[in-house]
Amino acid sequence: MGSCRDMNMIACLSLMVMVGLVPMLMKGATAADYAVGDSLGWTLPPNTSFYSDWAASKTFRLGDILVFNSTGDHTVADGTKEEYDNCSSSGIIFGSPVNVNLTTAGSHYYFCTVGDHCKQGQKFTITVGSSSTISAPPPPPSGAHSIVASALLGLIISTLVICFFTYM
Ligand SMILES: [Cu+2]
Repeated sequence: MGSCRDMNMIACLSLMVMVGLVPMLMKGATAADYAVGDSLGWTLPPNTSFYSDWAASKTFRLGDILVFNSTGDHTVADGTKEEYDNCSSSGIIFGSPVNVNLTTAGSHYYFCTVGDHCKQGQKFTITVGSSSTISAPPPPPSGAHSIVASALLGLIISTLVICFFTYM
């Protein structure tokens, strides 16, 4: 029957998919751009925890860039914790859209200073990892590589075994 040929074809296709995955996994180790709020952009959120939830789902490192996309009247204040809690800034304010480079480690507080936008939840805080996390190779990508490698090896071995028994 043609089952061995089919299995080889599946193995070949899987190999191509995995080869394509490796550069994507390696890209995770370099500086990243984060569109704040993803497709919503930087605007009035649907609920007060929207931007906090967004920020909590990400890991920020030195060299990463926050991309604030907005079409309406919004600002980006880079303030202290107290300013963030009170929704009032005396510090650095950018007009949005703006790209903010994460050049210092530690906590950062961002909010909009227009109207009551901040009180409505247009605010979030992030913690940027120290420089040691960027100089040392981050463990998740290398772990993912070995998973891919063992999956690939397993696939090749099982294909050979299946082909062997198909012929016997
Ligand atoms: Cu705003």
